[in-house]
Amino acid sequence: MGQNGTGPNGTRNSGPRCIALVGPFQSGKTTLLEAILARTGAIQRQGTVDAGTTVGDASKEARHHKMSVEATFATANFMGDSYTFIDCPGSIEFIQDMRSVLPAVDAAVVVCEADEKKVPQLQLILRELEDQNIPHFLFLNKIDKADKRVRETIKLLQPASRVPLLLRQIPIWNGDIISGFVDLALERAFVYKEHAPSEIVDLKGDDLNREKEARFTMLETLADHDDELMEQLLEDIQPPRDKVFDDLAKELRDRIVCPVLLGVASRSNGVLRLLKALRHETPGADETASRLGVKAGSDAVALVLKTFHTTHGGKMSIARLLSGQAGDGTTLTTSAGDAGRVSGVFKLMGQHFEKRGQAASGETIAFGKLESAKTGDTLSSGKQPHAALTQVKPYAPVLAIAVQAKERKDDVKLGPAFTKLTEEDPSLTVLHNAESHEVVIWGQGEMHLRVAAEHLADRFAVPVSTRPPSVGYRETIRKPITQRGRHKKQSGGHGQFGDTVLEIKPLPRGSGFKFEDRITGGVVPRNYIPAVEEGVVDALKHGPLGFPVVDLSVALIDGSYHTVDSSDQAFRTAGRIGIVEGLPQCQPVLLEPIHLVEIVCPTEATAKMNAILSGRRGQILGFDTREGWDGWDTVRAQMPESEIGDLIIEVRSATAGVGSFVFKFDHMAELTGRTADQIIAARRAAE
Ligand SMILES: Nc1nc2c(ncn2[C@@H]2O[C@H](COP(=O)(O)OP(=O)(O)O)[C@@H](O)[C@H]2O)c(=O)[nH]1
Ligand SMILES: [Mg+2]
Repeated sequence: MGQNGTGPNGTRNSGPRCIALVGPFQSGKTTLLEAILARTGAIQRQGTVDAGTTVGDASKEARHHKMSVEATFATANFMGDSYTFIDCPGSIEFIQDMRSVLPAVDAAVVVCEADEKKVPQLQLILRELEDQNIPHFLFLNKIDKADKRVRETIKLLQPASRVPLLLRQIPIWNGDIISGFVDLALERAFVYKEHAPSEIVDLKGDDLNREKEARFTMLETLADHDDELMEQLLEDIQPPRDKVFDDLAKELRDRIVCPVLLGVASRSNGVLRLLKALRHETPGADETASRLGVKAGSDAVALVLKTFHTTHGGKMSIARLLSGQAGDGTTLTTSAGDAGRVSGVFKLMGQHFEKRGQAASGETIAFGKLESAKTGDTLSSGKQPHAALTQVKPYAPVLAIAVQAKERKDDVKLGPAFTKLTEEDPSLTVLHNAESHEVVIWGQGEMHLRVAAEHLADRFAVPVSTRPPSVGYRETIRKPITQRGRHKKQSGGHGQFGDTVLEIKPLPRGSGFKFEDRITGGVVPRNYIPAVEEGVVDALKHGPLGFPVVDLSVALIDGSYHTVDSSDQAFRTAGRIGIVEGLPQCQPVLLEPIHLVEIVCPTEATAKMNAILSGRRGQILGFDTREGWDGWDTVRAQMPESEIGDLIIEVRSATAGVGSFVFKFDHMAELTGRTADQIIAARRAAE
C-alpha cells in the first residue's frame, strides 16, 4: 500500500486529505469545523460562533462583522491520517476565497439547511463545485430544528443540484424531534449523544421498515450507473455491503451523485460518520493531483490556496503540496518564473501557525516568506517552472469605492498595500482614474469593500477614507459658432501676441475631438499651429459645465501674428481663450455614460428586477431564461453609470443575496433637466 494508495478494503485512500467546508451563509460551516476539531482532539473544547470562541472566524474583521469574511484553515488528525479542513465563507461577496481553494481539495462538504430561501445560494455553490469537478457531500445540518420529513427536504433541495442527491442516512424520530439516525449503507441505527460519539442501537419495528424502503431508493440511484447492482436489485438479491460502499465511493468520485448526511454541528451529532465517509470515500491527493494535471516526478508541485500578510510573521502562503516534498530552504518557482525560498513550514490552526518540519505530498501547510507567490499560483521546485494548474477567473466586480489615505504621509504606503491586498484576494481590483485623480477599489459588494478598507488599516497600517467614485460625465455642444481668441499683453520689454479665429462645431456621438488647420496665406505661421491646438485641447479638459468636452471639431480658420511678440506660449493662450469664450455660446449639454447591464437572478425575483431597473432610469432590452441554470433568468437593460453605482445592493436584497450582474460601457447619452442641473451644481460646489 503506497502512501496515497489503495487501502485494505479495496477503495480507501490513505495519506493527507484536504477538504473544503462550503455552503450558504449561516448554515453552520464554522460550527462544523469546530465540531470536527473537537471530535478529532485538535482542540480541547468545542467553541461557539455566538460566543466568539471558534477557531474559524477568529480574525478581527470576522469577529467584528460576526460572519466569515475569509477562508479559515485547520489541520487535524483522524485515525492516523492528516486532514486539512477549509471553512469557506458562504456570502457571495467572499466567494472568491472558496473558488480559489476548490481546485486543490479532494472533496467538499456542502453544509446546508432545510430552508427554501437558501436554495438559490445552495445552487450557486453547487454550480461552482460542478463546474470545477469537485466530488462533494451534502451535510444537512441543524436537523435538531427539522420540521419536515427529510425526504421532503431532499425534494426541496434537489433543484439546486445537477446530480441526484443521494440520501444515505435517515433520521430516527422521537415524537417530533430527531434523536438519531440510520446509516443506510451500514444498516445500523445510532442515537445521538451530545458532544460524544453516537451510540449504536437495534434497528427495529417501524424504523426497520423505513430503513428498507430508503435503502432501496439509495441503491436504485446507485444502480443507475451500475448494471450489476441493477440486476441484483431486480432479482431481489441483497448486494454485499462492500459493493455498496465501493459504489458510493466510486459514484462520489465520478461526481454522478451527491451523498447526503445528516447532523447537528452545534452538538457534534453526525460528525463522526461524516469523518468516516470522508476517510473511506473521498479521493486521495494523488487523484486530485492527476485531476489537476500535475506532472509526475520528484519535484515539489504546490498550489497556493491563499496568501496573506501577517503583522509579525511576514507573508504566509497557504498551499497544498500535490507532489514531492518541500521544507525550509526549498526554492519554489511560480509558473511565471519568480523564484523564492521557503522560510519556515507551518501547520495550520486558524489564526495560529505552528512551525513544523518538511511537508510531504498531499499536505496542506503554510510556507513562510515566499514574496512572489500569489493566491492561485502554481509553485514548483523543478528547474523548469510547472505550467499553471488552474486559472480561477474572479467574478467581474460589481461595486467600487474611491479611497484615500487619511493622512498625507501614508500616501507612499498605499501602492504596496494595494499590491498585497489584490495578491491576497484576486476578486479585488484597484484602478487609478487619471482623469478624476481617484484610486478606486472594485470588489464584490458592500461588505467586501468595507473589509478591504479595514484590511488596509489593520494589516497594512494605512487608514483610508472612502467615498463613492465619481461618474465619468462628459459634455458636448449642440450649436456651431465661430469665435475669435486673442491674447495680447504689452508689459514693458517683450510683449505677447497671439490671435486666432476658431470654427467650433458639434460632431456625432462617439466622434471624440478633431482639430483642423484651415489657415491660408500664412496668417498664422505654420510653426505656431500646434501650440493653438494644445491650447484648445487644454481648454476642452474642463468645459463650461465642469466636465471634459467631447464630440466636437475645432478648425483654426483665421488669425494674425506679430513678428516680435508672437510665441508658442501666446498662441497656446489664444487658442484656449477662443474655446473658453466660445463654448458657453454653443448650447453645452451634459453627457452621461450608459452601460449595458446583464442581471442574473432566480425567476421569482425577475419582476422585482424589472421594478428596480425602471426605478433607476434603466431601459429594459429583454428577458431570457439563464442558459444552463434551471429556475434563473437573465435581464438585459441599458442603464446610466450613476445608477449602477449601488445597484448591486438592491439586487442582492431582492434575491436573498444571489443576484448579480455584469456590465460594460455602451454609449454616452445627453442628459438634461433636473438630474443634469443637480450634477452640474454638485460639480461647481466641489470645485
Ligand atoms: N440549532 C442549530 N444551530 C446551529 C447548528 N449549527 C450551527 N448552528 C448555529 O447557526 C448559526 C450559524 O452558524 P455558523 O457556523 O456561523 O454558520 P456559517 O455561516 O455557515 O459558518 C450559529 O448561530 C450557530 O450556533 C446546528 O446544527 N443546529
Ligand atoms: Mg462561517
